[in-house]
Amino acid sequence: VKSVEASIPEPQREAWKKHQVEGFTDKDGFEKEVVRHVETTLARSLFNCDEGAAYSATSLAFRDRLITEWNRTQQRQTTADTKRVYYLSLEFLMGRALDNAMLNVGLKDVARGGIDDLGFRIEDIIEQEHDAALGNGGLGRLAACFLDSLASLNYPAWGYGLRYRYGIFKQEIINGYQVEVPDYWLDFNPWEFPRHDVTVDIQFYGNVRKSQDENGKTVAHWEGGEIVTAVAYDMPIPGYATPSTNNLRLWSSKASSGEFDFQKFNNGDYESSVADQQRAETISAVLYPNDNLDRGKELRLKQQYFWVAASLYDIVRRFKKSKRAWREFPDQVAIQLNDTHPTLAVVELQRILVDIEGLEWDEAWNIVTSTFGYTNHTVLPEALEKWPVGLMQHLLPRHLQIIYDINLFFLQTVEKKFPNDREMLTSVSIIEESQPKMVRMAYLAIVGSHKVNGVAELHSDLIQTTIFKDFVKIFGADKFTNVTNGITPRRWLHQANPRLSELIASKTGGHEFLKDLTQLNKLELSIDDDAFRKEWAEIKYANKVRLTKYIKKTLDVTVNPAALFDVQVKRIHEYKRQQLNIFGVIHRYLALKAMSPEERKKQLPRVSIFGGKAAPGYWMAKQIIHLINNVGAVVNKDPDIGDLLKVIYLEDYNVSKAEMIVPASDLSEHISTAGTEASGTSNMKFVLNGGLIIGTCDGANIEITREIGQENIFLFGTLSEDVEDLRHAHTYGSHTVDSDLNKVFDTIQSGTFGEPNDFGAMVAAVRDHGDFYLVSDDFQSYIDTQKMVDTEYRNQDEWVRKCIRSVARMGFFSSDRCINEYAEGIWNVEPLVVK
Ligand code: F55
Repeated sequence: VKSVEASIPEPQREAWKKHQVEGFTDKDGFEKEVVRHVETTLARSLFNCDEGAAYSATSLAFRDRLITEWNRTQQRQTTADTKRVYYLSLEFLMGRALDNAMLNVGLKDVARGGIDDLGFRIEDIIEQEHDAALGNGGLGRLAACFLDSLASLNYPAWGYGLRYRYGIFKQEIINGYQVEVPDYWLDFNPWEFPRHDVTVDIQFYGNVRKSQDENGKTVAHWEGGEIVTAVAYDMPIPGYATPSTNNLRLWSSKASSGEFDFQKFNNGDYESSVADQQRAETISAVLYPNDNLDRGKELRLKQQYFWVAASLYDIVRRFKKSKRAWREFPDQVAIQLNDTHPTLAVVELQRILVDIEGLEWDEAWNIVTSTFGYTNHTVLPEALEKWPVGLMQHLLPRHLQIIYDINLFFLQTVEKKFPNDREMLTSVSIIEESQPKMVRMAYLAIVGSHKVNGVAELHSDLIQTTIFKDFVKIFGADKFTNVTNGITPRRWLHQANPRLSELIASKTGGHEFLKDLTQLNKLELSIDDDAFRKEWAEIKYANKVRLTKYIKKTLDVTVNPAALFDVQVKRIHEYKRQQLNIFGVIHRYLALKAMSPEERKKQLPRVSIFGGKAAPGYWMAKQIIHLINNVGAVVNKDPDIGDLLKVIYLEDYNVSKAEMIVPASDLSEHISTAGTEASGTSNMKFVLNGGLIIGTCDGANIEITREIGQENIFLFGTLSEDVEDLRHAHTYGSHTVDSDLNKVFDTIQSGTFGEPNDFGAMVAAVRDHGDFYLVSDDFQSYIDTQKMVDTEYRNQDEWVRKCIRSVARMGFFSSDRCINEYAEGIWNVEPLVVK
């Protein structure tokens, strides 16, 4: 590690203080900065400044402003010497940064005026930015919302992740099929700061030698293997309406510049030295595009260790500067594991403390378990991470030994508590005695943490009663807790829906609600105000018009903005049941076709909008995308149907598109099989933007219902406690599919939406193969509930009232509430108040 300790001596500090940079505060100052950046940083001029250059210069101007506060925040935190939180996540789905930066520092209006003076429109400038899409879906976006809340609430916190060269792929729809295109996003990224002086050498492979020290104690030495260097890239995370600006540190891999390579190079082995370089760079090259599926690839394990080892080295280095005793480590450091992906951090910290720092095992283990917290995001068995023991042995030989020791000591305590219970021992062992043997990462994370949390009440109950029930018996119920997810109202209301944010501000006494979302409840006082409701409805309509134009531009389909916009945008997965939605759409189409023209005239027009990516290797998810597109191709040009039904597939759903789609929804679908969606967070975004939900009793839908009232949500379907019995009955009893759903299947099979027998596997999954996701069980109640939606939507006045009441009651779902719960219940950290 190269790190220079350099500080300006006291007598010379005056000169620095005199020239301290104070960022622009008005339009003139902003324009001056933009022009300066165009003419110097970008080496262009007013004669060749396009929107791209204007975006770059605007971003650089705001970046400069962030840096000043960022430096001060870091200095304040170092001086205060208080406990810090480290959020370890393999995914940060940040989206765009410029709009967020402008709003958080409170200078968007200043920028709008300045950009206007310089000959551009702020909306066009914002649109130039490429999303930072370093995540798959909910888990990655949650990490991004948490960073926003941590900074906004003044918590001393760092995010740690990987700087992927390629984020989640760009999705194109070609002839109705998903095609994946690489997402190279680093061409020009003004928001990151390479720290070429902050590097860590990471070791892989090799072997372990044991020796005795002078006291006869056995010491392990991990030797040989290969070294890859981690380079830090930092991104400033501005808080809203506070100077606090936290740091997101992302690691990039490169070949180590050790003697080894120079030797090769000097020996004329140019080719193989370049090959080494490429192999090293592969580690941080690409985000794995699977959500809720563990594929067990060696490179993924390498990514995990690379990132975890670099981050821990960095955290430990910072701690060591304070010269405190090791036992104080948990008073200074809280590390949160976002799912099991960073679980090797548990093992790595134990290794640092025992092998390198020479602590006794038990003392080290106490420090480790007091430091970590683990958040679980799924109960789906195919998503629970396991690694083959052989692979672990090969890649991380010392870590495997430590895992075995952790397991041994853990099983000894289990044995004491449950003597002669062999079944208990095999069921909780970190090592699964399968062929091949596997390391169960969730079990390791539980054993290595002091708190384990689920992400919504139902989910937290489920993990304690099903997949982790034996651990509750062993550690007691106190170790397990719930922290219901939340979303940042800054991005998901103020930024995505500025007009609604202004209207709310005018009724609640300013923008205070953006810092304390419970203040939304004041909206209910205005519910009988006719002008208020009228403006509310107008804003929704304007947001729908915007989406209508986008649909026209990108898909050349004309939709009626007065129609009911029914939206399901999320990753495509059988458990999320986009297939139930599209079967429902087909059912609606058949019903419309069967009507007389007079009857049709009485129907409510609807636009069914889908969006989302399928994991590239998930064949069935891709079939679902194909069916939706094929249904759209038939329905959208059917002259009998006209405006009454349109089916839209929005390409390449991502964070910035969500900011346009979410505010335009009347009804959104959150219809997972009960017990499968841990929480869901887009459900919160849609309601916060004045849309209603059709949903199952799953994840956070249940708590949303509790908060907003069951009269304001369209719930349907099987309850989670009945799922197991139904699945059993499908397989072992007789499973029949009702006639409405069979008609849908027959229509598909007849070739209406492609060739006969296209989509046969999708139909068979329900009809013949046990219907694991209970589509047939929930179909009728789904259709009936959609009918109720149609009826209620006709009463626009009452519909708008429901929307307003719902928004008024959504205060609970701010990620600020969520972060405060983590801070108090898990991390034991306090905000660092800024004077
Ligand atoms: C990504 C990679 C792997 Cl190996 C496993 C899972 C994922 C992933 O993307 N998971 C994910 O997004 N989970 C979601 O987390 C959200 C935040 O807690 C929940 O709201 C949502 O229910 C859950 O599916």
